[in-house]
Amino acid sequence: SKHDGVGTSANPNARTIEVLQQMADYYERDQDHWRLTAYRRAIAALRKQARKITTEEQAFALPFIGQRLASKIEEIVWTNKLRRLDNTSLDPNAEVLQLFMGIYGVGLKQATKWIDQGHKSIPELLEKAHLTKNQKIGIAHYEDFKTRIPRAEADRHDQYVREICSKIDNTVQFTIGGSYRRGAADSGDVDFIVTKPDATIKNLRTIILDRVIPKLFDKGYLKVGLATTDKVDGSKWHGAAALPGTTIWRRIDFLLVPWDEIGAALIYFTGNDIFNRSIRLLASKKGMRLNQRGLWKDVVRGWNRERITQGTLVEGKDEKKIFELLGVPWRPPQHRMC
Ligand code: DCP
Ligand code: MG
Ligand code: MN
Repeated sequence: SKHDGVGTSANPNARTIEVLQQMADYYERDQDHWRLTAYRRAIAALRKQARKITTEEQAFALPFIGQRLASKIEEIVWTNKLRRLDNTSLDPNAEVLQLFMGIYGVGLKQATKWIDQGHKSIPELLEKAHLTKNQKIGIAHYEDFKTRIPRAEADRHDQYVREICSKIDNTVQFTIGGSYRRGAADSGDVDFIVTKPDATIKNLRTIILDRVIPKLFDKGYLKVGLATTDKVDGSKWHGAAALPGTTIWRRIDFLLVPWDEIGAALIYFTGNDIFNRSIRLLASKKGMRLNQRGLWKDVVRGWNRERITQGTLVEGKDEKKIFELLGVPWRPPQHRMC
């Protein structure tokens, strides 16, 4: 799995760190910098411990760990113990939480809210909870979205989408990233990384969002759009599709990447997420910054390490060159699982 986290398993607090990391990931997605920083510091403090921290008191005695986080740590240790004794019966909510978080697009926050409202099953949600359109789709296709996509099917999506797009613009380039590019036998979704020689993000939006995607809907391949993120630094389109002659809905992502940023984007969208975290950390240790747009230098940081300037771009286009500039040997995608 993605969170097999080599480097933490020898640590007596490995399991606690893993759970805290999942929560940190959640806060990162939620752009809650305050909590994210608190969790990161707590993780760093725990990593340095030679003994297992099991009580609130022990945790509170460590640097950077406040009262609330300390009590969270004790809770993690205990729930884990309870779960090992008896998988579910002692903590019935844990199972429902898993169930709800298994709905596409539903995170810890939403799942917890439903549990607090007293819901315990999917039929109950359908009947009593106020659901968004996407949540209803996530439920209707719960099993579809859980089923892994075999590599050979991902190839067929690739061929299909290329074929349709080539009639609109035959210079657009597609690469499937994510677990597929890392060589996995099956994937959770199809991550299309889309670029075109010399194209800007605006060019790509015009071609893909305004023309290719509508065409893919017309053809009946795309079934639904689940989210579009339009940020200055890129565009993502998330949705679902089924190949002609098939019935299982697959999760599809289109990641639009300006030509000048394709190298950095390939690194980011190839992952895995743990690899991304470690290579970014490495960049920052070398006084640089790596994000999905490029490798940057002369990033000015304030007293709390927050960024004041984004710095100058060193490289964005060439994936291999980014590795070189970071002083790390090239790692083929198949070896980017940390
Ligand atoms: N990514 C990341 N951090 C996240 C989410 C994603 O760095 N929180 C990057 C690394 C991932 C890539 O984006 O490899 C694609 O994201 P997916 O969620 O599609 O993950 P994978 O393709 O790796 O796995 P799966 O087979 O489950 O789709
Ligand atoms: Mg993927
Ligand atoms: Mn994806």
